[in-house]
Amino acid sequence: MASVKDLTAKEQPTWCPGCADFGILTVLRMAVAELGLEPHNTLLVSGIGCGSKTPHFVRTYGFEGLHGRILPVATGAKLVNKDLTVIAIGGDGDGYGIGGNHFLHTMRRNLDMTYLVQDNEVYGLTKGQASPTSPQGFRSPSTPSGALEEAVNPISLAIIAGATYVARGYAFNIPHLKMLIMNAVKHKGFALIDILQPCPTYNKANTMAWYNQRVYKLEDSGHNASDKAAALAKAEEWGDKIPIGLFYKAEKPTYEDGLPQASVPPVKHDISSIDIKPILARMM
Ligand SMILES: Cc1ncc(C[n+]2csc(CCOP(=O)(O)OP(=O)(O)O)c2C)c(N)n1
Ligand code: SF4
Repeated sequence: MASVKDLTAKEQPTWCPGCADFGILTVLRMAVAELGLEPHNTLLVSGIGCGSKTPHFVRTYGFEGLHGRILPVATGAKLVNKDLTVIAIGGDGDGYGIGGNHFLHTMRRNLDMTYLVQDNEVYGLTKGQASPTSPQGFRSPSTPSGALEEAVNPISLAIIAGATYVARGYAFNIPHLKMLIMNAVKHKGFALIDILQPCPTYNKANTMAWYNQRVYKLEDSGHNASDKAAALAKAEEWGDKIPIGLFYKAEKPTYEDGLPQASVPPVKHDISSIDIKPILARMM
């Protein structure tokens, strides 16, 4: 079993001092270690952004793809090897903006994977433009007079689109976030954790102090995560009080289990009798 130390890569992050990505990275390593996941059977998939650098710093398999294309890559990996633990990770711009279409369709398929969104409500890597979760009125280089549109609500979107584990974490509540990640990985189906993540450099509104005054745990409020209507009602709560925890959970068949090749995933097919030389020759 890999320890947190075993999972710590030599390469060090270059995130800004105080960036909550450090906390999420630490929690992710702790969750992978405590779950006893084998590094060679675990894949982290990311896109482009500050948070998307995370797979560089965890010694499992990792794939940093194109901006917004985290979920198609994660889907492909899961379909060829359904025994792989697939954890997708990236920013709110990556997942809910340019990757928004993939977000919807991956959730309705209910693939068995975990998607962690480092939601800092801003485009960090490209220097602070408004993102899909920036609040209406958010002033940024791309919205100097304030964002005109309403913010995306990833929690209600995920519940409606068919995700079967929908949660919100907070980067500075490490034990709680670790518990959410561990339960998400153990859940059989598509799990989204939207992680509230201050960006001290470009988001001066949603700071650690701002969140600390507002976040409370859903599990302390008697919320029933199997009640979809109650989950949708809780998803609307945002302001003086912000719920974190598990909003919704359901059991449904996964996409990969319905495929004809479900019993033997493609990566485990015996191809030793196939002569691949003519195929390669055609490609040369
Ligand atoms: C197709 C494409 N469009 C735009 C970009 C430029 N770009 C890189 S990261 C990024 C936004 C990152 O924001 P987010 O996903 O929220 O992550 P963060 O940096 O805040 O962690 C953008 C617009 C790109 N790399 N590729
Ligand atoms: S710009 Fe924001 S999200 Fe990016 S490293 Fe700096 S603090 Fe973190």
